[in-house]
Amino acid sequence: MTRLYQGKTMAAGISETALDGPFGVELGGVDFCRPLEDTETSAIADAFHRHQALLFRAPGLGPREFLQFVRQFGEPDASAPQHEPVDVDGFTGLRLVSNIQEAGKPKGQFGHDEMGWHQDRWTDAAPPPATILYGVEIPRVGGATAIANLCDAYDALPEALRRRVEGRTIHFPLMVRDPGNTLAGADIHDEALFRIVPLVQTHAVTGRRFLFLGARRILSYIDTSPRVSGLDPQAGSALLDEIYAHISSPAFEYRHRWRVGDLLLWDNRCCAHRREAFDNAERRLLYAMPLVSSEVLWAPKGQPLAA
Ligand SMILES: O=C(O)CCC(=O)C(=O)O
Ligand SMILES: [Fe+2]
Repeated sequence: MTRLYQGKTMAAGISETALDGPFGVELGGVDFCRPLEDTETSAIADAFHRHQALLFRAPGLGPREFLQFVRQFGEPDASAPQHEPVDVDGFTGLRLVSNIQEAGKPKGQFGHDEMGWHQDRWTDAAPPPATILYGVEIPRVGGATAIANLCDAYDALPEALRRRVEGRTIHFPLMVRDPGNTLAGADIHDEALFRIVPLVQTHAVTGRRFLFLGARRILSYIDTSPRVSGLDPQAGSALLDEIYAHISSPAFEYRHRWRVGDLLLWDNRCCAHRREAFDNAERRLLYAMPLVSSEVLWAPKGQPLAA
C-alpha cells in the first residue's frame, strides 16, 4: 500500500513515519522533558484521528513522567487497579501490565498468556477514547500487542456480511463470569444484565463507521459471550465468528513488537487489541493508562457513542 505521509513533517516540527503495517504512524520530534505546546497537542490529536494508532520513542519515562504526558490528552482512569497500587503524587490509577511476581504477589495484571481481541472497558457507557501503553521491561521473544483497525475492517466488509450486521445491536453481559449459567435464559434487552450498543457505530470526530466488538471470551479473564439482537445464541455466535474471521487479517492489523521506551497510543473506540503469549520465565512490564475522557482526542467530553 502506498502511504503518502511517510516521513512527512507536520505542524509543530513533529514528523510522521508509517508503522510496519497497514495503519498507524510513529511520531518523532516530541520532547518528553517539557509540557507540550498547544500546537503540538493538536498536531498529535490530528495524527491520532488520521491514523488511529501512534507510536513514540520515549526511553526513560518513569510513572510520573508517563502520567504527566498522558494528562495532556485527558483524564486517566483513576479506579483501583487489580494489583498493589502505585502512588504517583497521590494518583493511584496507574495500571501495571506484568507477569512479574514480587514477594509472592503479582506486581501487575494479565500474566503471560495470550489475550484475545478486545476493546478496553467495553461495557462502560463511554468506553475510553484511548488506551496508552508504555514498555518498561520487554521479553526477548513474544508478547507483541496487535491492534486491529475496525474502521478499515468495516469499510472492507463483504456486502453480504455488511447487510447482516447493519442495524443490529450487540449485548455485552455486565458480568464477566457466569458459573451458574444464569444468562442462558435471560432477556437480552435487560439493561441490568447487558450493556447494549449498536454493532456498527459512527466515530464522533472522524465520522467513519466502525464495528464495535467489545470482547468475547478471553481465556481466564472472561467466560461470557455477547449476544446479537434478532439472533439466537448460536446464530449470534456464528455471526460474530464471521466478523472475527474478517477482522483477523493482516490487512487491518498493526502488530507491535515492543522495545523498552515505546509509548503506544491508539483509539480504543474504533480499534480492538490482542496480546500474544510469552515465556513466563521472562519479565514483561508495561505501564497502562486508559483515558476515561479526553477533550483533546474525543469531543464532546464523555458523550456516549453515537449510533
Ligand atoms: O499486555 C498487553 O500487551 C496488552 C494488555 C491489555 O490488553 C491492556 O492493558 O489493556
Ligand atoms: Fe486491553
